[in-house]
Amino acid sequence: MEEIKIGTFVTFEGIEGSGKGTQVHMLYEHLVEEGYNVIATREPGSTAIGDIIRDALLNTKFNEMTPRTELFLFAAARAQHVEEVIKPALSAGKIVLCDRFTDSTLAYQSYGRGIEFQEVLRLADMAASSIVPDLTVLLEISVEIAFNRITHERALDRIELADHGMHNRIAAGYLKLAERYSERFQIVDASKPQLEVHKAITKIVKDLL
Ligand code: T5A
Repeated sequence: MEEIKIGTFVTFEGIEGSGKGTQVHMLYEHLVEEGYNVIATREPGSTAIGDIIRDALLNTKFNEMTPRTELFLFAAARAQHVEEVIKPALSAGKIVLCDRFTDSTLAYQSYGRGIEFQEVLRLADMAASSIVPDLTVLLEISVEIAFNRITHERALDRIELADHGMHNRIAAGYLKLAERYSERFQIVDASKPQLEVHKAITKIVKDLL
């Protein structure tokens, strides 16, 4: 019998360097302090199998990886993550904060890489076992500001090294997703200082809870 989802599923989306990891961590700490039963997780990865797939996906050695191979690897990592981490946590009534989910696949592999939207949607839905977030926080920021943040601190991975045009298509794609799924998307200005962004996100999440 299919498990019943009773927790709250909140996903965080945006381009690289938009501050998702930082904000998930700040929100997690805040909610734990307030006594909520919460977990923080991220994609791709967060399982033993997913971490191996993550290494293959981000490795700059694999320049020959085709868009479809990339799509299937992200889907495989998600299928494992959903079964091993997300479903059990939701079934236990927890709040799940997830750094990237299905919308990343739509933004990167469809709007970014150019694979047909309905095809990506079908596969992404299958990988997610049809689980849909209750809330998706989109951290909106320009490609220039975001990449300025990350290029100063580390080497770029295989996907980040894609051309500027692709990153602009992904950023624009996210806005289209926010319009298409307006019932669950909330857009936050991620160019503001960390604490300001945190306060805006906390308000949105508290309203939901
Ligand atoms: N991908 C992923 C797909 O193509 N399809 C998919 O289906 C999925 C799931 C994942 C890659 O895979 C792609 C997308 C990615 O290219 P990753 O390493 O997990 O790779 O990449 P990101 O999720 O993008 O992680 P990043 O660390 O690059 O970005 P974050 O988490 O958005 O940013 P964060 O919090 O690490 O912050 C970056 C820097 O900015 C600073 C931080 O201190 C840090 O130094 N910062 C701020 N500076 C100023 N003001 C603020 N408000 C700041 N907030 C953070």
